[in-house]
Amino acid sequence: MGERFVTRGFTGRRERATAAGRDRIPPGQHLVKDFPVLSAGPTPRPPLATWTFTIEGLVRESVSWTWEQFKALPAQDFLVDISCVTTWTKLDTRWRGVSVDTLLEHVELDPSAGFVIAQSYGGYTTNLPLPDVLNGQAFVAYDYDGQPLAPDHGGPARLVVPHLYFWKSAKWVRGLRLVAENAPGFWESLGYNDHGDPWKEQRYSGD
Ligand SMILES: Nc1nc2c(c(=O)[nH]1)N[C@H]1C(S)=C(S)[C@@H](COP(=O)(O)O)O[C@H]1N2
Ligand SMILES: [Mo]
Repeated sequence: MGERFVTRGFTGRRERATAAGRDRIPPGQHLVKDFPVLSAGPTPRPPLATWTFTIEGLVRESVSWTWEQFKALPAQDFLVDISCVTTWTKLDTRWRGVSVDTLLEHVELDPSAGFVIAQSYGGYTTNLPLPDVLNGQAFVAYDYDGQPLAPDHGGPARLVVPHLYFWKSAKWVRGLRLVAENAPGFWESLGYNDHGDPWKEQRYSGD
């Protein structure tokens, strides 16, 4: 995998995309320049001294990193477009963090692992098919636009899965649990779509 993950519609179509960005906006979405904050509850503030990130569940041995250890993992820059189900899309968001591929190199997956549950400080969860977080498609970010990720946007660290609606990008993430059976997370159990592909407008259950 290259040093830089380039989002869909970026490569080779820079000029047209910059002119309007239209071919990069999923159906039913509109562009925003600001960065809205959407949180289902209060902002958790886990102290870095006790922060951990854990991969557990259907792995031979679970693995857990402290903040210092996590920051020492190989990091990458990511330039991606993000789309929230409430219809805003933001282009060219710039993040730094660790790809889920890199994280999963530290565990031996059980062959029955088919889904991941992202688990957050504060209790938020979201479910993803394992293939949706592989091959550079998902990362755990701790910097946004060259600065440490702000608490309201999920700092110290959040999951980012740019090819799915932004509720799949768990803020204040504290780990991934590998499971065999799919099970809805927080918003999925409240009527949001199980998968959440913005290009297919998978907004609500039944879409
Ligand atoms: N832990 C947690 N993660 C979360 C949420 C949340 O309420 N709690 N909201 C989700 C939703 S619905 C969206 S649109 C994005 C919003 O991220 P932002 O506030 O950085 O824009 O975070 C997602 N991740
Ligand atoms: Mo959202």
